[in-house]
Amino acid sequence: MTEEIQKLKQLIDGSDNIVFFGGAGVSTESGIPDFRSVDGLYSQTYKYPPEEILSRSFFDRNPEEYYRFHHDKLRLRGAQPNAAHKKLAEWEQQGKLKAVITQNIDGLHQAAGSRNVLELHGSLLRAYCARCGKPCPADTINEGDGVPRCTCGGVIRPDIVLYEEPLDADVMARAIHYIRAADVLIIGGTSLVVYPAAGLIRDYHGHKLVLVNKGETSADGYADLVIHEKIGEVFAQL
Ligand code: CNA
Repeated sequence: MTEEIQKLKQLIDGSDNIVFFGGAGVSTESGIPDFRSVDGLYSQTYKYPPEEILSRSFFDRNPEEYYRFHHDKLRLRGAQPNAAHKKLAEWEQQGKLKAVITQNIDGLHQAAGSRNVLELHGSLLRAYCARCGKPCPADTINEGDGVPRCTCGGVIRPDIVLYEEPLDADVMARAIHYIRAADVLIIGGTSLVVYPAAGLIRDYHGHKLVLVNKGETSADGYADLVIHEKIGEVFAQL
C-alpha cells in the first residue's frame, strides 16, 4: 500500500461522517466509458459533438439522431458495480458514510447497495414521456432501437439532465447540506469541469478533502490528499 493510500485509510478509519462526490471515472472500471479520458466518448467521432446530441434542444429537434447515439453509447449492457461502488456501500452500512453524491446516470451505486444516493444528473434507469410527463418503464429507452413513443404519441425520454436543463433544486440543496456537514469529503473519478455540479467542492470547509482521480484536475491544489490512481484499485485496498 502506498503512503497516500495509507493516509486515506487513516482518514476513513477515523471518521463517521464521510461524504463521497463522484463522476464517470467511478464506473470506467465497470466497463462504462467516461466522457473526457483519451478513450472517453468525447474522443470519438460522431456526426454531431456529444455535448450537442445530449442537449435538450437537440433532443427535441432530432430525437432519431439522439436515440441512435443513446442506443449505441448510453446503454448499460449489464455493467456491474466495481470495488469503488462496493466499498462506498459498505461504509454506509457501517454508519461511516452519510451520502454518495454522483454525476453518474448508471444506477451502479444503488446496485452495489448504497441507499442514500443523490443523482445530480438523473438516471438512465428511469424514463418518462416528454409530452405528457407519464413515467414509463426503463426498458422502453434501454431495449430495442428507434425512438420510443408513449401511448399519447409523445417521445419517451430518459430521466437524465440534458445540457441546457437545470439540475433538480432539491437534490442540489441536499448535496450542499451533506457536503457542508462532512468531516471527510472524497471526490473521485470526475474531471470537475461540468457545472454547477463541479462547484459543490466550494461548499466543503473542512481540512480532509481527498481527490482520487486518474488524471489531474483543477482542484488538485485545494485538496489535502491527492491520489492519481484508478479508484477501484485504490478502494479495493481500503
Ligand atoms: P468526465 O468529464 O468524463 O471525467 C472523468 C474523470 O474520471 C477524468 O478526469 C478521468 O481522469 C477520471 N477517471 C477515469 N477513469 C478513472 C478511474 N478508474 N479512477 C479514477 N479516475 C478515473 O466525467 P464527469 O463525471 O466529471 O463529467 C460529468 C458528466 C459525465 C456527467 O454529466 C455524467 O452524467 C456523465 N457521464 C456519466 C457516465 C456514467 O453514468 N457512468 C458515463 C459517462 C459520462
